[in-house]
Amino acid sequence: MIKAYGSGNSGNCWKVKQILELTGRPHEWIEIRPSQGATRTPEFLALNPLGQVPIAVLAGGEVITESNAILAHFAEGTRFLAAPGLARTRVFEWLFFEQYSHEPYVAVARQWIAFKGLKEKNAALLPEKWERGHKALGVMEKRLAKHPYLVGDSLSIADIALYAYTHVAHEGEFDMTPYPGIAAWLMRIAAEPGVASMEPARKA
Ligand SMILES: N[C@@H](CCC(=O)N[C@@H](CS)C(=O)NCC(=O)O)C(=O)O
Repeated sequence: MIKAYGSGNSGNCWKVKQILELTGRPHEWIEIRPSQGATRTPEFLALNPLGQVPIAVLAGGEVITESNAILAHFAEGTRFLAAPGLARTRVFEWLFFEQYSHEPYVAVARQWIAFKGLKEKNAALLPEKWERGHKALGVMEKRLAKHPYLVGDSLSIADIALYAYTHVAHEGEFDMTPYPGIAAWLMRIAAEPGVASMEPARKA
């Protein structure tokens, strides 16, 4: 049985839960709270030396780290990831975009504001998070104003990866009114059979 370690209110972890559910893979979910030191124990560091969730442990004991690598692994051979070729490359473009140009701003602003209550401590750094986060949201809007999904005309792991933190961007005080295409896409993804919402952020 696959074991997935993650926090229910983390977008990166939500991605893993979603792909396991959407592809109908039996799994054991092990709730791990980094804020409680659970990713710093010797046992957890033996699984992921970076001390981060999510991770997936396959039935044979192999560990997969990095949420988007886990998405790609479990989406292989399913309708959520195109066969090798340009369509798959388009999916990977969005996965790398998510990790480098979106998550470090949209997710971190949320973490500081809604999760850990660190808004005051990070007041000087937040404007850059908002500016760069809006730049990423603008790139998404450009695509989603004209297309129903990020790649092709059906749900893929590109949508799952970017839905994770975009649907809670308001918790990081991002004003989403300039993004009607994103708003329609968020509703479209939420209405997909098997897509669940994430646990609310909690002050850790
Ligand atoms: N690039 C990683 C980021 C994972 C990540 O940032 N995990 C956070 C929770 S969302 C974490 O475990 N933080 C604890 C820490 O870094 O000590 C991924 O996509 O899986």
